[in-house]
Amino acid sequence: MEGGTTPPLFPGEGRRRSEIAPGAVHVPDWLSAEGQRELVTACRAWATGPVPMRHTRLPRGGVMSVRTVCLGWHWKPYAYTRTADDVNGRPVAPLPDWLADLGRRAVADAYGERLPEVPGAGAYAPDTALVNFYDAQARMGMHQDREERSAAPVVSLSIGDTCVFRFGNTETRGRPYTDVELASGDLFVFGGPSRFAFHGVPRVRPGTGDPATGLAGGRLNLTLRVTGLTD
Ligand SMILES: O=C(O)CCC(=O)C(=O)O
Repeated sequence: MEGGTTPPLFPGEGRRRSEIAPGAVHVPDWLSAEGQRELVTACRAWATGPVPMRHTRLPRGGVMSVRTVCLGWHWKPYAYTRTADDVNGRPVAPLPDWLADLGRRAVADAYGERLPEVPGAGAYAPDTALVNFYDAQARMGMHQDREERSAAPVVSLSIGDTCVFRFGNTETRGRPYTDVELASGDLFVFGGPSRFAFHGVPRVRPGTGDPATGLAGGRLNLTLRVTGLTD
């Protein structure tokens, strides 16, 4: 078997809050059903513009299978800018205060009493979000989120189809890593010693999402980050 997960013996087992690595916390079912629906509605609007959701082009000519739209700052490999120069040159939509507040609550819930010990967690103020959409074939290779000039945690919210989220180490793309099933409504926060760990999405499990979220298929993921950049 790949990675470090053990299949649950009984349904529901394994869907408990867990610390996958120091500072990397998985909180299943963190978003309410209504919260998921609201995020799906918001993502639909962001996907249309001012910068449309697109497959990101990589410097060597490859194209990512995931589709992405950014808020606050535009990410393209491997930098943040205020305008989407690789798409239509327009400024990206702002990151709304309510989404930054959601990120702050997420970090507080993930770390609880340990919040003051985690760099950048105490007054968490994300200034960018990447909204990723995965169809059944989409994947994301192992990578680090390291264009930020801040060690503040990354907040990841998942809606729709379950995926396998691979969470590794800070040294290499390979083992050791742990495979975690991220289902609709799940929160994953990585900060502290895990902030610059390699991670990726080797597969999505089509048909596992609930259409009541407003997503007929596929998986939405939002990652909130602190860029540490100023204009
Ligand atoms: O979709 C996910 O869960 C991970 C997304 C991610 O790693 C990224 O946007 O950098």
